Amino acid sequence: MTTTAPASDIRVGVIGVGQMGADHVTRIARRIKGARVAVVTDYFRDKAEEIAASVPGCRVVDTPEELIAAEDVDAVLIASPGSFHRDQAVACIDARKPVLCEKPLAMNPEDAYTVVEAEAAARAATGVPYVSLGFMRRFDREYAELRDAIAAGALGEISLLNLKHRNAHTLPGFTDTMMVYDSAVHEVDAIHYFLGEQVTGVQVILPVPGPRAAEGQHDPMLLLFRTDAGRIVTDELYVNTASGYEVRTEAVGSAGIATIGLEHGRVTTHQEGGTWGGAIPADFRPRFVDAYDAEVQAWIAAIADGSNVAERSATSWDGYLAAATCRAAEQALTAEGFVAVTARPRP
Ligand code: ISE
Repeated sequence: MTTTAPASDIRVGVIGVGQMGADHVTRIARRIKGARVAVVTDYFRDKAEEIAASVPGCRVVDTPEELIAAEDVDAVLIASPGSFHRDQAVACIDARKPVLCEKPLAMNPEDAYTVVEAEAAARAATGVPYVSLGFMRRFDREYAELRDAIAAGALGEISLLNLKHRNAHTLPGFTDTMMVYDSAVHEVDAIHYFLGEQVTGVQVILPVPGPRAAEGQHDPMLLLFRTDAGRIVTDELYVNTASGYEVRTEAVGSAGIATIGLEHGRVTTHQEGGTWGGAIPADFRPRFVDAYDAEVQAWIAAIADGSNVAERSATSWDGYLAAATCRAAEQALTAEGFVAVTARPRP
C-alpha cells in the first residue's frame, strides 16, 4: 500500500537521477522520516519521468535552475556529475535553500572555493549554513568507532593509515583525474576525519596498469599522503578490479593496529555445518546503505528542527580542503616525489 506523505514533510528536489540520485530518491521515498521527493530533474528527461513515476506526488522539471527555484522544493539534493556541482550548489545558496551535495564539491579547488565563499556570504547575512557535503563514510558505524578509538588514544600514537579503495567497474571515460577527484577524494576526507590533520603533501606511484585500464589510464595507482603531524597514509586505488567493492582501513599505532571494512558477515553455527562470511558488495550502494540513510536522515532532521545542517556532515570547507589535496595528487601523477598541498585561508 502506498500512502501520500503529510504536507509538513520537507519537500526535496533531486537533481540528477542516475545511479546515485535514483538511489537517494528510493531512500527518501521509502526510509527517510519527515521528507518526500517533490521534484526531480535529469539531463535525460525520460529517466526523470521514469523515476518520478515511482514516487507518489513527484513531478519532473526541465532544468536544475527550475527545480531550485520551485516553490514546492524546500531543500535540494544534488546528485549530478561533479563538474556541475559548483553552479548548482551556488544557486541553492543564492535561493537560500539547504543543499546536500554529493561529493565531490567540485572538480578543482577554484570551483570549490567559489562555493565556500558564496556560503560564507550567505551565512554572514542569515546566520545559517546551507551546504552539507555527501562524504557518507563519516556516517559509517565502523568509521565512527575507529575515529573514536584513535581520538581516545586506544591505539597509542598513530604512524600510518593504510587505505584500500576498489571498485568492480567504472563508467567508460573515467580518467586518472577522475580517479583522484571522484574516487580518492573519499580517502582524502577520511584522513581529515580520522586524524583531524591537514594533508601537506601527496605522492602518486604508478605500477604496471591492470588489464582493464583504459588507454592512458593508470589503474591501479598508489597514493601516499603526508599530514602536518608527519603521519603517512597509503591509499591503494583500483577502480576496475572486475570483482567487487572493497573499502578497507587499517590504523597502525604504537599500542595496537585496528582494521575496518573486512565485512566478515554473519557467523552461523549449525547442525549441518557452521558457516562464516558473506558476499562482497558489487558497488558502494549496498556497502554504505546505512551510512547514506543516516546521512540523509540527519540532514532532514536538521532542516526540520532548524538546527545546523552541516553539524554532522562534511561542510563546503571540507570539500574545498579535499579539492586542494586532489589538485596536489593530480599534479603528483606526473611529478617526482611529494607535491605540496596549497590551500587558501578560510573566508
Ligand atoms: C563514486 O562516485 C563513489 O563515490 C564511490 O564511493 C567510489 O567508490 C567510486 O570510485 C566513485 O566513482
